[in-house]
Amino acid sequence: MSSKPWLFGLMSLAMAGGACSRSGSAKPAGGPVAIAVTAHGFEPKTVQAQVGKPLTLVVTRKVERTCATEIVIKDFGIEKPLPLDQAVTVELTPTKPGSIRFACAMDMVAGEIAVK
Ligand SMILES: [Cu+2]
Repeated sequence: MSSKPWLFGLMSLAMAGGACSRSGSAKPAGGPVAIAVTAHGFEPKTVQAQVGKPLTLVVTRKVERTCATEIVIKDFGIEKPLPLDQAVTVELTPTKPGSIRFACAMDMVAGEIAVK
């Protein structure tokens, strides 16, 4: 339970509903990436990452009725439950370029980390 001030900032950002979204250009690598689980699945569905750079995903499930009550990233042995309205932090460092799949436990609702 170490204190992570940036996490609070990110959570309030997520709650603001993207009021200050920086649209137009790709987000610079390095900062945590917020992912929401909505009726449409993971949003955004594609996350950019770079080889050798730690990637932090902060996943928040926003809907009760969804298949995706956990996130599974097989390539990294990650399996984390997604409690409703709770930000869940997932950290990984891509080791090679390509695509890393993240999905629900049944591999139906899915998204992709595009690694360059
Ligand atoms: Cu599923």
